[in-house]
Amino acid sequence: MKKLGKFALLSLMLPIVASCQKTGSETSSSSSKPVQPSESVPSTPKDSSEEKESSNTDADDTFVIEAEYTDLYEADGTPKAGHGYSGGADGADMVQKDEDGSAKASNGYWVGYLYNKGLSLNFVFNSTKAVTGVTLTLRLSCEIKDMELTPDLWAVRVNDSDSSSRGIEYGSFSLAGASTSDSDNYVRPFTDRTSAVTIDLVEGKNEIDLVTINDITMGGTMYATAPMVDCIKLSHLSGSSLSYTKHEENLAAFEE
Ligand SMILES: [Ca+2]
Repeated sequence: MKKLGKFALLSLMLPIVASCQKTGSETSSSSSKPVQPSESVPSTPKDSSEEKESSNTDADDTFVIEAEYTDLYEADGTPKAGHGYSGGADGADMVQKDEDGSAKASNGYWVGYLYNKGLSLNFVFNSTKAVTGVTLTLRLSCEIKDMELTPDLWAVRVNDSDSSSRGIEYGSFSLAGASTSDSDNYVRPFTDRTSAVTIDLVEGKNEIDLVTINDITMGGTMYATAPMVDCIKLSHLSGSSLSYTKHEENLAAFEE
């Protein structure tokens, strides 16, 4: 059983961590190819297999990759080492559930605990052809602290294996309204943030890495500033078909 009541627990341990201050507007960054803002929550049929290939795109030509279905283990097999306010959560334990739907998380789950420099989420997928001008939207939230993410703090790397890269120049993603330590299980609803620049995909395997590249502490053992990640959305696909392997075993701990 996953641990619940995280913020209730925090409220006992930590009377005041941070005040909730507005740091920016809720407006998404502009894009050269703007997409319609979407607050919809796509549903994904439950499947008994641990890994499932997904290649569906919706009527808007948008392909969604869920953070909770990415590989939460490093290349050498060790689980990604997530950090929370007090202690850590490794591998699949980094997945958090939208218990009552109020977080508006796509597929009902997201990945948190990204508060350590060098920690990354890796979205691996295939494209049936090379395509340019793809719109990239990230569905994000935050906790404890409001933030304005920039490529100096949090890198979005597209087919970029350079471990020192700041990734694409996505602009800034402003996330305000963070839950605090005494918010009692409140989760700031996830919102879409669209990159200011479009991206290009290659035929075959592609990888988009979201990487925490700062060490600006958010308090406690949150050793870096990072968002919580629900999913990424790729649109304006120019007829290419995308697919990815879902690591559904990540959700095993939530199943009765
Ligand atoms: Ca999700």
